[in-house]
Amino acid sequence: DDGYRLWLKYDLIKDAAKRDSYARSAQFIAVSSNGPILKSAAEELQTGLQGLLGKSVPVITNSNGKTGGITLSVTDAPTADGQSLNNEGYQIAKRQNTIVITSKSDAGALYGAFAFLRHLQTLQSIDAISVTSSPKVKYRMLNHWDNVNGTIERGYAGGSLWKWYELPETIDPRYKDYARANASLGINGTVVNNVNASARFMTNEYLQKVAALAKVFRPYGIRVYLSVYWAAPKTVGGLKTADPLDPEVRKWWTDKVKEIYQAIPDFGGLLVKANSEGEPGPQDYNRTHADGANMLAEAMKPYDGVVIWRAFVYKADPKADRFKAAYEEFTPLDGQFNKKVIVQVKNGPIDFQPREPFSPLFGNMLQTPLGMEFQITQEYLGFATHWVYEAPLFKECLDSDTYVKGKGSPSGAATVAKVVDGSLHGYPITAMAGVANTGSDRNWTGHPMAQANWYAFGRLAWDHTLSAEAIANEWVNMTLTHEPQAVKRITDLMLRSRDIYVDYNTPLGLSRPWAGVHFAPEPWQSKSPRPDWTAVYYHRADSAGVGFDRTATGSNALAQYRPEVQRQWSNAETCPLPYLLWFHHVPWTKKVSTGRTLWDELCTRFYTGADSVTWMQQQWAQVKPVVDPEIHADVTGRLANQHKEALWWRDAWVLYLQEYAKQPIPAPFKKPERTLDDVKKLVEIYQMR
Ligand code: BDP
Repeated sequence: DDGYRLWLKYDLIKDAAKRDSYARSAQFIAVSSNGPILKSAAEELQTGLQGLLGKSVPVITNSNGKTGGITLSVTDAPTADGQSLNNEGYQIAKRQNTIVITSKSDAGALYGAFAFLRHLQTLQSIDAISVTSSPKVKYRMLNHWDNVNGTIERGYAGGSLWKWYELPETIDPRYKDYARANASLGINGTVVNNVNASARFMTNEYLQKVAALAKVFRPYGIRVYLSVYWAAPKTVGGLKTADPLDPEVRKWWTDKVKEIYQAIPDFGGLLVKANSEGEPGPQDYNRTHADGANMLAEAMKPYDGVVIWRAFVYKADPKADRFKAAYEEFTPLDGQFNKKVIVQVKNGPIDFQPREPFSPLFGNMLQTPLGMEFQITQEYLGFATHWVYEAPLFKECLDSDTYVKGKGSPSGAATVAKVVDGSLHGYPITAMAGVANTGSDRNWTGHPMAQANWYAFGRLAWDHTLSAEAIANEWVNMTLTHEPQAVKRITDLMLRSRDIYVDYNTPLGLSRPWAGVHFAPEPWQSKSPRPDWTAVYYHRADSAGVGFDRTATGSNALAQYRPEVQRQWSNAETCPLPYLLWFHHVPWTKKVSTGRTLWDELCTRFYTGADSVTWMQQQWAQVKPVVDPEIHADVTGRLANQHKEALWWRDAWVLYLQEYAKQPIPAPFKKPERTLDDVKKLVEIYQMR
């Protein structure tokens, strides 16, 4: 198994009795109309049933009262049991010996078809099947950081899936499989190009290429979006300015958007990274993010599309705390955005670190729809050699309580998820985006287990109330094995993997120990064009202790949170350990809540974290008999690599911090055999060209 089929394997169900029982309810697929999306739904059911049951199931237009099959019913009528569905939701129920998949739209039928197949793939009984599900968020999308030249910014699974030089004439069959995989999760949008965008995507030549992709994705309910290079009116439009209030610039965008919709009538919208990390933006003309976003929204007015404006901004100010930047720039603009605008916020205040507190913007933009941006690709999570299941990271943020409803509101009433899904502030439009981890590698994601992160993102974008465990269990059953012991073992391994990574990488709230390469440990790195691009800026290790004081005695970033949140984190004695050094500069010899000194606790984390990779290897070895040999061998190799690199992380950190802490490595841990210079050299070699 080369992993190409992802979780849509549809291998024959081994248990013949189970197969027969499913087959009795799957004698036909009835679809009354043949719209393209319904056609995809029927085709997928047919493919899935053929594989799972080993028999070909006919697609018919009318069941004529026959029972024993599957009917896709798209209707405006209320569901039989009165449960409400939104436009893309579905209900699966058994009625008079027929499985009826009811929805209001063709897309709902497609999602219902995939959900039904998932039921079979996870070997659940369908005798009394009754599932009602509607997506909680409207725009569920992948963001591809793919470039014109076929490279992917922060991609670790080969090159781009999009073959720009072949498009629009040549259509890689893989585009359809990409769409199927996304549709199976309910993902309904894809931004095909990098946020550090090339203006080329605004040329007619490239719009035709994008239109060809859109044509493949359309029957799967997926709309395409484009990232925008702010200065495009200058670079490709020949204008002298990109000032959003300049009439010529406004006209240029209005015409451009019209041209886009001519090529792609169901175009989803524009994603913008502006005045961030050197990208141009409206501030170059003394205009605000709102001026910029609203200008584009005006251009989009005649069409059913949105403007997604990223809040990932921070200025090169040596005195500033980068943590506070997005909040400071965006909260004053609350209420000023056009109603077609969504502000897309990264889950944490810094930048996709292995563990961050939730961004304080969530809970403080009551009048502006805030979309969530997660990073699926493992830029800071060990690229494609470390096995990190990300659902716990996503959930940790989504389930965090912002306390935006104020004092006395029951706990859990104002979680980040409820901000994002619009239920808290009544946002009219809602969005969740994941920076994709897909690439041209045969198995799509490089690390075979990273497929689970794509899967988990999609499932959570649909329904953020699902648990990380339930999603892992589902994915393992669909992708790797049904053997109960192994399912449990792999699920446990997945659930612990992120904490293990954090333990050897950035325990107790240490953050951003990297320089240019976001892979290798460089906590000592102190030279860069900007202070906030050094590592020492973030951990602030000195002879007194380590950590970033963000309380009132420090940068006071904590003041950006509601008082209830501040109370949890502002006292170093009671601040939960995972966030301790995010908010406090803690003395080396200070006792933390485990009873150890800070230094001892840090060492314990680095050592047990790295040792736990051995545990992962052992667990994985145990499942060998029931997992495909090719996939098993691949992951075995990567785990060996991960162990080596975890030791590298451990040694780099403890040897570096020891220079300040001046403490011995606590027993029972053995002092690293190599020196700090040795580990520094490893990084130099890593960075050599
Ligand atoms: C950072 C990445 C950089 C992205 C940036 C962003 O290192 O490549 O362009 O995020 O999100 O984490 O814009």
